[in-house]
Amino acid sequence: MINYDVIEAVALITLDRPDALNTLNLNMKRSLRAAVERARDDSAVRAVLLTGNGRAFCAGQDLREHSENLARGRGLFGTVRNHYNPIALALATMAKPVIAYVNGVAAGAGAALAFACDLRVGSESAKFSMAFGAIGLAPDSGASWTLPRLVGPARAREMLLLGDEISAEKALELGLLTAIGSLSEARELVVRLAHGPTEAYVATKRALDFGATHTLAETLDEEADLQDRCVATEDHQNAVRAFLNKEKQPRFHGR
Ligand code: T3D
Repeated sequence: MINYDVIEAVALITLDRPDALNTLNLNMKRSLRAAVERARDDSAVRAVLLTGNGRAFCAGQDLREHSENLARGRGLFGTVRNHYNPIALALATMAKPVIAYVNGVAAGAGAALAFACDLRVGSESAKFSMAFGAIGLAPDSGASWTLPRLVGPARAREMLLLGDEISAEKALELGLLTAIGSLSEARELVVRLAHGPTEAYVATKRALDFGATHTLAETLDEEADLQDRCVATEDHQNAVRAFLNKEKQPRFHGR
């Protein structure tokens, strides 16, 4: 249901339930959480690529399973708190870069998981559907937090209230997608990040997250602390030495 491979320091996590549009049933959610946490905790992994097998990235909650739960009186509350929230948080707070390759439709919580990643690359057939309202639900999996930060509050409101599908081209225009391309192009981008200055990326992500909720003065202090840590890295010191000696930039080792 979830495939997990590590190649060239990239953890490739693939939602693999193509006949069901990679919808998230209980097993999928448990395995996806385990895979994301494994990538997070593995120091050999320096970047993560999340994608789906088949024609969908992820159509969100498996509504067949959901309907069975509703019929049994096991409704809404547990699923979001116990399953979606930890996955969204693990993706959004991952210290290393996380890229979603949106290979097809991303709906509901499926779209929200893509929004929790650092960057999104889409196929020509990628589309985003904020499907929550159409079935009488509000956004979850962090969409009400991530989407306004990605496209601005007015666009996020429009997308979440109207629920109209956003095509790959429109998503590119809105900045939801970094590029439209193939899976191998997305992999090239992730490998580039996996071979980059990992500690500097950790600090960059930390600074962006910190700056989103703190004052300029506080953020300046935080940046100074983070820069001290970057200055101490072997990657920084080797890169400066190579630059000044007019040598080819050395490989970054992530330390
Ligand atoms: O506590 C909780 O669990 C709440 C948590 C909620 C989190 C959420 O994610 S809420 C949002 C859930 N997702 C949706 O509402 C999406 C529903 N699906 C669609 O809107 C469309 O199917 C898509 C836009 C995703 C794709 O459209 P299209 O035209 O490409 O395909 P289709 O023909 O609509 O669907 C193909 C099949 O997949 C179809 O089944 P069939 O007729 O071939 O047997 C369809 O029913 C099934 N399918 C699609 N999405 C889901 C699904 N089956 C179960 N759950 C789905 N989410």
